[in-house]
Amino acid sequence: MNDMTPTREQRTAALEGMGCKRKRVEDIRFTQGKGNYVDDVKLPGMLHGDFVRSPHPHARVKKIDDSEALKVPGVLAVITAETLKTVNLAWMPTLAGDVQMVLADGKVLFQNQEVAFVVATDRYAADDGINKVVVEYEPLPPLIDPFKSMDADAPVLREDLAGKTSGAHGPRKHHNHIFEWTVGDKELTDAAFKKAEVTIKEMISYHRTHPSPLETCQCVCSFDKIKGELTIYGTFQAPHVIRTVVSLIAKLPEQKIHVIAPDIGGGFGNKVGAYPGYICAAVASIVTGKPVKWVEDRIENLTATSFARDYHMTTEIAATKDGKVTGLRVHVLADHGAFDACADPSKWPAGFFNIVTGSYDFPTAHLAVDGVYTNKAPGGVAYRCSFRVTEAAYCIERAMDILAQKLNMDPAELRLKNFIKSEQFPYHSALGWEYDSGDYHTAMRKMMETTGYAALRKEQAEKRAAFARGETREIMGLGVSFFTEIVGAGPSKNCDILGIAMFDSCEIRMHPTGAGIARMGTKSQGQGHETTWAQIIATEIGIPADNIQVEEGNTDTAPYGLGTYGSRSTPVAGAAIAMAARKIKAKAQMIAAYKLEVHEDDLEWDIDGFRVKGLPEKFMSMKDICWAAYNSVPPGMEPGLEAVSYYDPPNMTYPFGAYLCVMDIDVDTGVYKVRRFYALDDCGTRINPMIIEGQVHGGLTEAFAIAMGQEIRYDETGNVVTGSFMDFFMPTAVETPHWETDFTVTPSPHHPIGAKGVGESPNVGGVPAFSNAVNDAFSFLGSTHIQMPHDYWRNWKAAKELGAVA
Ligand code: MCN
Ligand code: CUM
Repeated sequence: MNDMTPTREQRTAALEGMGCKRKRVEDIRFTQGKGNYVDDVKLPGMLHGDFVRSPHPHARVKKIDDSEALKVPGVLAVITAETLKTVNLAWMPTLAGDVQMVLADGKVLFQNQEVAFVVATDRYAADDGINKVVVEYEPLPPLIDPFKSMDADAPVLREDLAGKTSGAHGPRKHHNHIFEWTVGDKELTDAAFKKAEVTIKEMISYHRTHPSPLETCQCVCSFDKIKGELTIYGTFQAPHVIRTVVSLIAKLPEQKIHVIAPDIGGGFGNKVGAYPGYICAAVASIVTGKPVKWVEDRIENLTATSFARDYHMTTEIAATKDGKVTGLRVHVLADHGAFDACADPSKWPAGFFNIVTGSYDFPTAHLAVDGVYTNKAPGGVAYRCSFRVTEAAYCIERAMDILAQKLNMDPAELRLKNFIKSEQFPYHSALGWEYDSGDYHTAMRKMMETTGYAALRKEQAEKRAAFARGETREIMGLGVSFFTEIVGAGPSKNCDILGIAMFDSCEIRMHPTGAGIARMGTKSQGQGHETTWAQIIATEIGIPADNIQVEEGNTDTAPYGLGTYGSRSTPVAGAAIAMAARKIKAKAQMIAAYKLEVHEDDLEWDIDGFRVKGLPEKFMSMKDICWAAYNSVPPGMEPGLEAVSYYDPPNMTYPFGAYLCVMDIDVDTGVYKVRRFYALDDCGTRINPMIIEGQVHGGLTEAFAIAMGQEIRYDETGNVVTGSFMDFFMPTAVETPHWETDFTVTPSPHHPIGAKGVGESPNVGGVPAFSNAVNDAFSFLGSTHIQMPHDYWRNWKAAKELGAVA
């Protein structure tokens, strides 16, 4: 060997494989303004559509007069429910088994509901046209408070469901009831509460909020009459699902539908569902024969397109005097708005909310969720939470703090006492999940040591004493949160979307020169898939990540996949990538054996190629094997080097983390300062530590926003009062605190590379950490639970109600 031969370390580093802080390859175009978003799609003759929307939350639509609108220069068509009925598209199915109006059909059920679609030669003309459409409404009483939705005299919202005593998820108890979902052993749980030495009960609300990606939802639909083909460019987190749904509802052959999701400017769950804009743009294109673009504005996005949360969780814990939990009982009132358009796997009306036992060894638990209709926008999308996991984590983490307070125990100690122990994994939870792996005690203790938790508690005690003596007006809170997530939907045994199993896929095609292209059924919205997927392949097959092109988002070229949400890409597609790479490697090994004239079993893998065991100089690099695959494969073997894998995961993955928020609040103004925020995440094997850190920063920032102010609020007459960024809290770098990140590594035992998802963890764990910090700050003044969001005004109000402010 001469001096030029690279060392093993150099060869490994050259791959930029798993574990490497590889720089994001997509940022080269994003940071230079060269991304290609839906709004960059400009087709010849393209028209623009825009919606007439309802000012009323609940009203009968008596008449729609479009005659003046059609006189506006540039306006070509006004589409209403009547138009849509001619193609059977006035209503569309939702992912949750309900139906939803595409355009108001006789009635409107929420403010800003889509009433008519104006198509024009440009966006301005469409907007002028909207203002000329005259709609005659007869207002009806609005139903805004979900707690009143099932009153005997509550207004009937869904006349289309009149007389239907059951829905997609079983019996309905009332005309505004959607479903009741129960899990767990009620008798055992009730018995645990009867025997309990200590119990707590609290109604914990997780308010309505919104994912509000910077790029709103949008599409361009282009129907080719000659070929009978429909091409849809759109902001889709799940392009293949959109293709299948469009095929089913528009009755177009699936091979004639081409769905393309170009670069996406943030999704956060908002871009999973199918919205009226997509249907109207498609119908408009079919009607006019021209491409039609629909781009939502901010107010439309915030007020009409898929809210998140709105869960009201009455939570009870039973425990012994010394703080061992013995039972959990939760009732959720879920406000779904006017239509049940939740984006969850089909069999899960409340998503995976039954992860609500959290990180604790509850011997028994019972959960009941009632979904109800109100005059609010439909949705119930996740928003950086895998299917109601943020709600569940908030519920249990807040409740554990309330129990600690009642027992006069430290919240961290109470958690340590009740954690599932590492030797209990795989762990079967009382509400039916099998947690794959975890080491909670190690993570929690690392958090406590790194942050100096004990010293912080001491400081808090001193500050409280000083407050009592009147020496300071500042109170200090420590927000502990320990979450367990459930991501990677999902195993075909219990996860499907409209009957399609939730597998995911990868196809890898190696080229002769030792480069290749990989295509997946997932779709990045900013998560850096082009960077990280290539890293998995680099480590698996020894080809530098830079030589692997990653492509997502084109349903004509990508293998069928269920898309990117629920932090499922790493758990599901990440596994498919490793499995496809291993198929490539298996064929490569046969080729290498043939070329090196040995038996396959005499070869061993060595970073970037195969070596003959015991003969270190007999080596064939993967790059050379790629070349050989195209000119000298063993007799009888097909040439070429490519593979595809469809991966049906055997289980979900269960990432976890220990977070701590240190906060100071001025009682006279309610102004808070996040002094410190520490986040320890365990997502198993880490593919790209830098991208993980970026994901954690982003998720924590959203958690901060939600806990501390972000809210979709309706007044009692059904007006959305937070429908723009003037009122909807969107933190910038100015407000955002500094984040300290840390990690432990507990691989998933069933995932080919041991990786768990991470994209949503910081939001799941972050919200309770902030809220617990505020609640912990106020607890010594006698409060048990203060509802989110904790903005300055509400903090001040809490201080006043607790007598801390005159
Ligand atoms: N990763 C890693 N090692 C792991 C786990 C993940 O390096 N053990 C990397 C992955 O390779 C990927 C990223 O972290 O590049 C996120 O992976 P994963 O946790 O699998 O999540 P998904 O790719 O499925 O992304 C979905 C998740 C969700 S559901 C929301 S909501 C959210 C989030 O990602 N939306 C985002 N993060 C976002 N980040 C941006 N910039 N924009 C969004 O819209
Ligand atoms: Cu949980 S919001 Mo994401 O599923 O796209």
